[in-house]
Amino acid sequence: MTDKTPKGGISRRGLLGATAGGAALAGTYGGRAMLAGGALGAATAASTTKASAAAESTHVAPGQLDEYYGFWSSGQTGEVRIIGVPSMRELMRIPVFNICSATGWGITNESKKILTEGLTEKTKKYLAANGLEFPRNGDLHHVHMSFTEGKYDGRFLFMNDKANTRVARIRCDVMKCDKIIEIPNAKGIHGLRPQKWPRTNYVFANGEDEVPIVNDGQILDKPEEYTNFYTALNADEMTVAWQVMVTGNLDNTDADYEGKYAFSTSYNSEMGMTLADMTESDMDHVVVFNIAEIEKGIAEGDYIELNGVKVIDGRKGSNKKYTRYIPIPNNPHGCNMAPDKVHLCIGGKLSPTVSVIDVRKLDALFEEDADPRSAVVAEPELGLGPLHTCFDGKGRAYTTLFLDSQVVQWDIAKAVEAYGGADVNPILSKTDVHYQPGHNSTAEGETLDASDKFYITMNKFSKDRFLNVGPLKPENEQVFVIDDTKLTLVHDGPTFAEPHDSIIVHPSKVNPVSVWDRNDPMWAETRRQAEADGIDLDDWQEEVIRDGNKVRVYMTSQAPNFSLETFTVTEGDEVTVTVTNLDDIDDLTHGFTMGNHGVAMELGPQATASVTFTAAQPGVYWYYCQWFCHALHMEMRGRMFVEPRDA
Ligand code: CUK
Ligand code: CUA
Ligand code: CA
Repeated sequence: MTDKTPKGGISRRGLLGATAGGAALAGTYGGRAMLAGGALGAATAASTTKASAAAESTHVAPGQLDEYYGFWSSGQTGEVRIIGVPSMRELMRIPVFNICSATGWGITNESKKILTEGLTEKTKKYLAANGLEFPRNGDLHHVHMSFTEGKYDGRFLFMNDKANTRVARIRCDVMKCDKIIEIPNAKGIHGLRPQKWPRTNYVFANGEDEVPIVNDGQILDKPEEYTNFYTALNADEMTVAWQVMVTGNLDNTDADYEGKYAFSTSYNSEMGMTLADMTESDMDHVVVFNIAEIEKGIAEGDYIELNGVKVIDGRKGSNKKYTRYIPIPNNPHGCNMAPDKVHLCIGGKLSPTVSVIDVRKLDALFEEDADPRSAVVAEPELGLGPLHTCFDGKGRAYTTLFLDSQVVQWDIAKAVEAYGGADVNPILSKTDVHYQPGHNSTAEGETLDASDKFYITMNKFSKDRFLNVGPLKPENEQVFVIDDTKLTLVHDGPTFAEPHDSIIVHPSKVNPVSVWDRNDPMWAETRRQAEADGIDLDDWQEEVIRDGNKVRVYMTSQAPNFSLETFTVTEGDEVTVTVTNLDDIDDLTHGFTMGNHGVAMELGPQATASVTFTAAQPGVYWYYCQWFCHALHMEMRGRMFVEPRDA
């Protein structure tokens, strides 16, 4: 195949939805016949015996630990979930962009600091005008762990918020969010990936929505003056390192195994504002970012400063040192770097193809007059609606077919051979999933330790797979055991809205503590206030500090007691309650809930947390421990007396 236009005579007709737009997505498409006939449905019906043997091999008996951690996004729920793999037992939820009633995330002073300190001034002003401190929702699609030399290093998890243009970080030592930053200039942070090599110095984040370069209301309905922003964050500091302006919107992103390039898919190279406009062209593109050149450009001053961020111009027609645009059919979506360090796989979505880019050919792509498709080395036709691809470290790729409700397993090397003209079929198997898969995962499949143990597909619809729970149905995540080209379904896992992406991490790479360090930086500010109040957080029991109409109440918890059984404030006082949990054994979490004040917080072993509220109404109020901690947990309570102000 010498023709470097899309392979296989993919016509407008073959490009699903190219003319009909969204309508084609909803209906069935007559083009199924174009799928590689022999492989279709090959692995759909594993025998019952086979299935039960596979299920046996992945069964995690009560009391047994899972083989892997799974870190799950939750979309519009805004949290991260920890799932045991392969049992799919939900182990924990980590609130990030949401508000959590159990842990007090969004209620405690410590969490509010994290939720507010990284917001832009513009957003803070907007929120204040609306009586809010931080955005109430989030849309968390992508969660990825920090890397060292192409492998997970167990330090951090990073995640996006598409709804409010934020990026957050979770500390893996305590599995709590410690930083959230709103990204200036960009809108709708969607795709997110950490740099893989030499380590995660940068976190790359895609702005999905186009906006005027200066978005201050002077330019409105003039899409020709819109741009898009690609952001590199400094992962250690959680600050914006730089941004690149690009042509076309940005969907998913990934990085190579050399630290040289990062990539983003764009489904809207047209810069269209309507569905018809966004699906007009047969070809969109992948943007390739040349990291060293961008860093050089920044160092040499070739940038504009926008809202405190150094922004490089990488738009089409600008200086071609920084970016290149590889034409890809059609409204592409997934962007996945194979652990062979060579092949980048781009899901065609409206095209039945996955475009494979050889990253060794990217240096040449950056030369003058290079053919923009010269790095494309395969474009196998796999089925309808290819979205995301994962890898098993054995040269095989697994691509979700949204419209076909299947996963297609294929051989990357064979796809390259076929593109070169060889008569080989790269498709190894196709397996039904239930239904409409988005992302998929293999264990550590986005790292150099990719494994072929499990295959997990994250399906957008469960339809009839579970008891009916009303109009809102759960999604369905399925676990398959991979045995060469046979994928055997061993588990259906319903989930609440709406995990997009997941990663699977071996426990040897992540080691959370069981007890907090009394000096953890999470409550450094609270500690400073305590010190100013003459209280040593390492050695105290209880104290009530009156400071005008501010009252600071310090107490400790030790099962089954709070050190203060009562305290008294005056109507209208601003009350801050700080609690340190003195218990220092595993799994002895207390809580502090102040009745009728909308106040609750979690107190892990040795943790300190604080919460501030107004005691508005005179009366007797009970506070209690909401975490069942002891046989006398119900008795772990106390009273707040609120005296009338005039009394
Ligand atoms: S996107 Cu959700 S299925 Cu936000 Cu990673 Cu593809
Ligand atoms: Cu302490 Cu319940
Ligand atoms: Ca398009």
